[in-house]
Amino acid sequence: MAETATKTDFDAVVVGAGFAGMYMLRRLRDELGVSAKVFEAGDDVGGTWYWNRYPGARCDSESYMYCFSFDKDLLQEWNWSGKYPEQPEILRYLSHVADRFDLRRDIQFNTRVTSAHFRESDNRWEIETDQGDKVTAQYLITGIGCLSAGQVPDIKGLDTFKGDWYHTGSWPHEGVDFTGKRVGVIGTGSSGVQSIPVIAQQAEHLTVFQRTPQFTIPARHGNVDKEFLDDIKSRYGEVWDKARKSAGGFPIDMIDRSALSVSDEERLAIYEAAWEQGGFHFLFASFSDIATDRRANDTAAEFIRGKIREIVKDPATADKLVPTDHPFSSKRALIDTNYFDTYNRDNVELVDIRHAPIQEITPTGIRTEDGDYDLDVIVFATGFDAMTGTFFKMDIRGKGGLPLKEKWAEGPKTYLGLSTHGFPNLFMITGPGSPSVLSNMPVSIEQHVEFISDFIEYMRAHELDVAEADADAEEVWVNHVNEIANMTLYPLANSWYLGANIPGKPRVFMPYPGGVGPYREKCDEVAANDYEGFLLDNEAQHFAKVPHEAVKMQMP
Ligand code: NA7
Repeated sequence: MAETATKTDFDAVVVGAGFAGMYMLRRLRDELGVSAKVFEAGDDVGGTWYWNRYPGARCDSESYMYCFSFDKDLLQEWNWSGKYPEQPEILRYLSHVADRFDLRRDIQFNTRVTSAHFRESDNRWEIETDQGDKVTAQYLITGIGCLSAGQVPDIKGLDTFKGDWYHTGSWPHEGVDFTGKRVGVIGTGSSGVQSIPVIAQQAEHLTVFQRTPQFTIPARHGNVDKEFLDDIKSRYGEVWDKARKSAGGFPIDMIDRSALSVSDEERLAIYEAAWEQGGFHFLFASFSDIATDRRANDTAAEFIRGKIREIVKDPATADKLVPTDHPFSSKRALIDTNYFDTYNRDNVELVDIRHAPIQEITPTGIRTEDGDYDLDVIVFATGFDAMTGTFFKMDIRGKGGLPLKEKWAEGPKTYLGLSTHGFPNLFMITGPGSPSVLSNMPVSIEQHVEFISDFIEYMRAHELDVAEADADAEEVWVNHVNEIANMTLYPLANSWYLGANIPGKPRVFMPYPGGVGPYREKCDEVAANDYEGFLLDNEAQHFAKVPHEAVKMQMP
């Protein structure tokens, strides 16, 4: 039996056993030598990749960069087969990592943390789970993912539907057989765009219910070329270094060239080449001002619109698929495999629910303002209550019993996306206000895990018990995040980055859009300046801890 199975007081409790929680455990337990316990809702490791098992699920980062870099041998020994890693392969990889570092013995599976309250009398977190665990920890560290609270929209009549329905973010482990079925997919974000072409191949008939047409770029998915991987492996150090200093956590050479600085012919040739190359290169390596200048963006948007019209044979369907209400990449940039082509299939129909909204779900299908669609299966590819939703599923309370939900009622407020004032010793891996979802996640996760473990090491070395974000530093950081977001085109779209997909959620831009390189520099600077912006033990807690008699004795 693992030592942590019966223990109830830990140095650190980590929530979640995806990329973040796994590496955090490795650092805490094996490098810092502190006692750590991980609680995980699933029955194995994997996080996002444990839950999102829908057909076609794969990562948009190329596989050689969608992994841990902290162990050189691990990097060399693992061989990816897909250019973009598919969900089963990522899960195999994470399982391998768990075996290799013997992580599972300190992870309690099938367990959700339900509450975490900060106990001011001795500066410890009291943590409870849905399995009846009651434990305490000095540090509470969340590795809960940014997209882990799935949202099934509140559509009248879902409970009357006689067929089966699924959300892409909690897909049955045994898979779903669509053979001979009339399937409806609601949603055309990443999950919809990935699953629609695969479901179309199996289902008898597929109806896609689209609220917002999307820009998407061909991924050019395929097998990993062995020579390519060997070359990368021979210079992995340099490749990771470049990714860590980049904007998005990829080792892509950024181009310093405006889309408006070249002739129409030259621009077209650059877009054509980028379209052929596929993936995020289209966004990062064509022109530097696509995400920030509306006129530059229009040139990319117009190019993609032209491609949609070229690919989709039926002009009426193409019209519905062409996005016009938001700039390219202001919603999460998508990459796809045969997405637009899928609408040329005889068994696929596109329904525009922006103009004829869904009225209700009936026992036999979906009713829109335009009529009834008979279905055997409904797939909700409707996304997540992003970045804050999973925090709010837990009853997290800081000093004075303040619920996190209350503190963040008008949007999340953090210092560096790592910490929030009033919640001492709570560290968030890729929390709101950090690059997180605007980056290649493993790069950002590793940086946060290393920052947090270095910080804990520093605290131990300096005999400090408590670290808490300073309220002023937090305000400056929140304003900085907003300022940068307002320099981009992101605020022009209704996206989950802004909480716009959840009715009633405050419209606040949540991730840090300044790039992983500059963000890392800022964090390094904070650490080098003795964790500037954090209140450390005696500043934050001194008077609470010093007995009244002692205070009296010091008075003149
Ligand atoms: P997304 O990107 O949030 O996409 C959800 C889709 O579902 C999107 O097309 C939404 O339309 C649509 N949606 C959401 N709610 C509704 C309702 N009530 N009615 C109709 N349509 C709706 O989630 P994904 O799972 O695809 O991707 C999440 C992230 O995972 C992705 O960005 C990657 O980072 C990985 P909308 O655009 O809001 O009009």
